[in-house]
Amino acid sequence: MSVDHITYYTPLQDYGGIITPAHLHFVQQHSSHFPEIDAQQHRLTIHGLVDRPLSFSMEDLKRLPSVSRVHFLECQGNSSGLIHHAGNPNMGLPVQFIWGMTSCSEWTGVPLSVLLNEAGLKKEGTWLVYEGADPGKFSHTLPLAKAFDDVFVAYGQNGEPLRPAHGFPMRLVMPGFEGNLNIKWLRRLKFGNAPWMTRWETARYTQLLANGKARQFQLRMETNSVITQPSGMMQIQPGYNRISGLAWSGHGKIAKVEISTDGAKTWKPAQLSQPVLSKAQVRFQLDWVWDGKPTKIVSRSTDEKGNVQPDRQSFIAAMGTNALFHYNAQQTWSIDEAGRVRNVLA
Ligand SMILES: Nc1nc2c(c(=O)[nH]1)N[C@H]1C(S)=C(S)[C@@H](COP(=O)(O)O)O[C@H]1N2
Ligand SMILES: [Mo]
Repeated sequence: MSVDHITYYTPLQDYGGIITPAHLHFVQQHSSHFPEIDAQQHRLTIHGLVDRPLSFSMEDLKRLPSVSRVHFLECQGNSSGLIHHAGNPNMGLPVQFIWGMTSCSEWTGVPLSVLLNEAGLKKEGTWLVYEGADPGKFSHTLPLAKAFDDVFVAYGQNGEPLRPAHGFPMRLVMPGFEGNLNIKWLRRLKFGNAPWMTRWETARYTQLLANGKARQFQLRMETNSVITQPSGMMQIQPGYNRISGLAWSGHGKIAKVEISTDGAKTWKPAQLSQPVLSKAQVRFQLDWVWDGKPTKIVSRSTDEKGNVQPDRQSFIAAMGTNALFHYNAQQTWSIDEAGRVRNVLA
């Protein structure tokens, strides 16, 4: 059997806080194996329409000013509508296999703006393409405004060097943008004067809308949240239960998370654990006494820009049911009289 894709899911139900241990960070890999790169030999090249083409070794990068920032990463296919649609056998999966294509880490690296200023962008340079060193030469076009804003070339994750599965020795971190833009094993950034339209941003990562047209370059991840405790396939007891979960938004900070324990009839504000960081996951919690009667629990996040996580019906009204990516509708868990927790469509 030929394998051209590797996926591992983060067990969101199994840890607390907001930092995903590096070995539990989800993996999305569009080739059969992780490239083994000799960090001594590896170079990051910046070329094309620049004043000074440059090539950086790992040592060069580590000598430059660094930043360490906590950010979530989320695959644009996470919690996909295609998983959630009625009749799909995946309805019985635990939270890990519906929502586990997001994780949150403290990343360390060099702001891309430092490297770009060093190379000097020519006036005609309006588009930037970048490429990884894996067999598929994973590549994407990068909007210049974002490149000069908060993007960085990361070599550290949670205090360790990046692990091979996550791009050792270096990857791009694009806070709040689609996972696929965070290119691993980064080796090349090239400036040009037209969009590249790489295979990945044309054939693969476009969004099929209700009217049959495809939307390109939907780059930012929307406000989102999920209850991880209790969640799919768990069993709870009547009495005191702590509800806990994670919320995040590609637009900035999470402003509030509300929880309903009566199937979205009434909502209570959840407590947000500190710190609440921009484009990072935040842990939310709520005390709850379950009376032993069947019910449904659901969370809803709002970010600092006022974006509210839609319910499933509103998401479908806006996007139709073709949309494979950027599904951020609320996750409802049903609880039956035995306390069994299940994924349901609401
Ligand atoms: N070089 C390279 N970078 C890549 C990919 C890849 O296959 N090759 N997958 C992308 C996708 S689709 C996602 S969602 C993120 C996942 O990052 P992770 O595997 O570190 O979780 O990496 C992105 N960067
Ligand atoms: Mo992805």
